[in-house]
Amino acid sequence: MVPMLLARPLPRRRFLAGSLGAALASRISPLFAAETGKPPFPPGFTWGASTSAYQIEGAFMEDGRGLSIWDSYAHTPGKIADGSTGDVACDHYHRFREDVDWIAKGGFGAYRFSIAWPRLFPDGGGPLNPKGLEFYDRLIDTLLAKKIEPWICLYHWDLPQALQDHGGWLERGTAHYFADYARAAGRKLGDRVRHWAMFNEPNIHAIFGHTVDGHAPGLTGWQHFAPVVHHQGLAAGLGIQALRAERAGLKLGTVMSLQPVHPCTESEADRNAATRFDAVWNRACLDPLMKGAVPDVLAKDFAPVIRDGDLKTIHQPIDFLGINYYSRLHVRDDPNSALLGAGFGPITSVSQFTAMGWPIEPDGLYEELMNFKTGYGNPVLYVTENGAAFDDKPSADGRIDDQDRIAFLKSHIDAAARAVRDGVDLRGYFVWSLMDNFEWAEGFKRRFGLLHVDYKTQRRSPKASFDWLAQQIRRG
Ligand code: GCO
Repeated sequence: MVPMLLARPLPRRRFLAGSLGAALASRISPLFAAETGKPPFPPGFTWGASTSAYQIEGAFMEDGRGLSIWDSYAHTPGKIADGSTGDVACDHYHRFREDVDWIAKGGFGAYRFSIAWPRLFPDGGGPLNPKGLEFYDRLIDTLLAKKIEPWICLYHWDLPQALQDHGGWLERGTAHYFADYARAAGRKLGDRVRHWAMFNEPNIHAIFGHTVDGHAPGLTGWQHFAPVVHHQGLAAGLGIQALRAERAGLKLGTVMSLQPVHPCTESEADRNAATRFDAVWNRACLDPLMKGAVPDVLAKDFAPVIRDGDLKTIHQPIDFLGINYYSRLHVRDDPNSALLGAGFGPITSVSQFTAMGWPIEPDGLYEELMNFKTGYGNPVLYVTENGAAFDDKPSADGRIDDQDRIAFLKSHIDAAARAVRDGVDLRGYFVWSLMDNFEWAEGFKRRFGLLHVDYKTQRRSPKASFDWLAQQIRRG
């Protein structure tokens, strides 16, 4: 979700793995609705695990892969907290068979991963790199052989550097390069992959990559926000059109990081700031897609980049929307913030935090999901990411007994179940993440995985949360 910028100003009160975690876990009940005794999720509900290319693949110069903006950013001194890069990451490029075995052991029915655009098109456009494609061919076939449904995300922030050199998402032409890439990927892989997400969190990419620094490509300035949001939206619309024309029967959508925004205090200034921040964070990307309109407060900023017909292209019918949820956002009036004078403020209403410094607020997931029922016509939703980083400490026998993560997952899955019971059309839940990986500007310091990764040996070992979730999935 959010990089250091959010983590930084927050007090790092840790949710203790030991006593507090254990106390909470002892209160964990199985995932069955106490009142009815029936499983809370409908039959066919998808249980999945999520990852993304740059965070796990490594092999950054192998088989003709081009460089991406994240290669450039991570190699820039001072950008990544522990000085690391994704050059090797989890070495998934070479170890994907073992990783698929783990997905199967966890009982997941689906695996959401992203394609590295620069593996398929090292220069962004031009000829397709067959070696890059072969990797995804092998991965998909390995998943299907284990009866795991592959879910592709086409863009998880790793723009080919060659396109960045021509202006990246500030340029309208990048949207057309994206559509060509989507079409080619659909042509080659659409015979085996049904679910396609165009983008991962275009809002976070626009804010932290282009408006306030924290992510690649490291641009700053409010003037970048509207073009980057708009061109990504346009790209998603054109990508959906291209894939629909390429092959019938695909399930097409996109993924956003959506977080309810609450004011830090009840003052009018903070309440207004929260409304503005909601427009920037959530609605700038969401409303053009779902409603064909830009939020009023942003209309002036977007006007110069919107051409006739664009909003219609962006407002494509979609088959699903993916929601990544980590916490609510607590916002105050802050004249120094580049984001319409609204910024993160002190959190007084929550007492438990993850190792990222993010407040633990399962109710916020319920609130977000219900928001779609009341405000967006109850579309088909999937939670495409939810999870937490904690300071995992192995016990004497080497096991990681991450009761804090189990409590986190349990409370959020319960919140999702509540939303389903209250009529939200939620069809699946994907945990972030299958394994510990490169957490963007935080490097390898933050561990979100259900599998622990020893980066020296690349050994994967299941944490207690892996076994717990596997058991819940098996129970149906
Ligand atoms: C994001 C991304 C993931 C993150 C995860 C934890 O939301 O930033 O989709 O790549 O790793 O959210 O921050």
